[in-house]
Amino acid sequence: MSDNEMYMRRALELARRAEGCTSPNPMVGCVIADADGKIVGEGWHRKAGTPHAEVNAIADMKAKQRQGYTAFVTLEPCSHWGRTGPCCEALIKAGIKRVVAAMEDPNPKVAGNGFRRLREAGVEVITGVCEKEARRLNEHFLLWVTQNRPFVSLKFAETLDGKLATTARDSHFVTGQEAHTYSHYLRKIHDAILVGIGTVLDDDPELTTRLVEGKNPVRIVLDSGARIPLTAKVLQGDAKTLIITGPEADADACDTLRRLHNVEVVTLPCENGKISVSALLQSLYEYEITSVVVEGGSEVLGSFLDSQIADRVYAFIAPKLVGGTHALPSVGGRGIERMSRCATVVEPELLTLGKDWLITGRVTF
Ligand code: AOF
Ligand code: ZN
Repeated sequence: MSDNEMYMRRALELARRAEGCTSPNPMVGCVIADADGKIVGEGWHRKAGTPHAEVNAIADMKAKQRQGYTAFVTLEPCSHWGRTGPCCEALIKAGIKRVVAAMEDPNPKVAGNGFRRLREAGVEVITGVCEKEARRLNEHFLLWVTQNRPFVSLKFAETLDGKLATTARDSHFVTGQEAHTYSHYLRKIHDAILVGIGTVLDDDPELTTRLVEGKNPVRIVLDSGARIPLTAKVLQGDAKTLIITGPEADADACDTLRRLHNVEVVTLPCENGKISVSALLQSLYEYEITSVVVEGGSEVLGSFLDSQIADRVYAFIAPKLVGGTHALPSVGGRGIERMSRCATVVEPELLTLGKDWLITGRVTF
């Protein structure tokens, strides 16, 4: 491992400390080393609206002679005035002579301007160190800022033969505790969690983050007919809930929902009786939701796949076989006819969680 990589790994580690806390901003870490290679300052971005990683690392510097320092940053230092001032200027002012970055910031407000400004000021700039790791770290932000829609993760827990439930629709305890805990970690790292009304009626989930420490995601229920009972657990508690209804939904039912604490009703167009996935994502973008984990059920997961909108899959697989032609498959919907047109999962990662497995990877169409 080169020295640059070693410092960058530390910066990535610092960035990750704010996992689940920075949205709609990226996670960013910064390490400042002196001419002898000694780390003299460390910082990371904690929350949108608060100082950026570089500013925190500069504030952490003990020595004040400030000569010949190198800053290792997981993202191109910003050059714009946003909620905070430009990090480039702060680095230049602090006497940083070399900036090593993991990647360019694709935010159109930055997009190479940060590097340009640093070079103009005589700062040496190197980029692309640990780029793959930095891209993986901020995959939600990077997709949101370039494609103007939230990053979509499909999550399901299935048996080894691909079933979500038995023929009697029993879907309880497919996977064990470790997988369950990991699914709460997914709630922490996504801005929103989405289910269909069928899941609410069948399971009455709360959809909050309880098994790990972290924020609650915004809860989204696709409920084209506004059928959700007022006693549903997703309508209780402090977490915000968006109920997505269709144009045909009963107006009185929508008004009643609107009056509930922390509940908003959004009406979107339907296609063949189902909420349009593209209209949904457009609306979530307007809410500054950078990522959403789709938790089911089978038909909702299928409608995302049929719409060719999925960026990552989290498949929790239990070493169980239930069989049954009519047992629910983990992903329903229309499906496809030719194998050659399937979605593929690339850069797969395999984790063992207790007796179960998690396979995750990026989805490409
Ligand atoms: C950095 N260091 O630690 C972060 C950066 O609204 P603002 O002022 O916080 O700016 C947010 C944008 O700045 C964000 O969209 C991203 O492009 C960049 N984030 N940049 O140099 C940081 N968090
Ligand atoms: Zn900045």
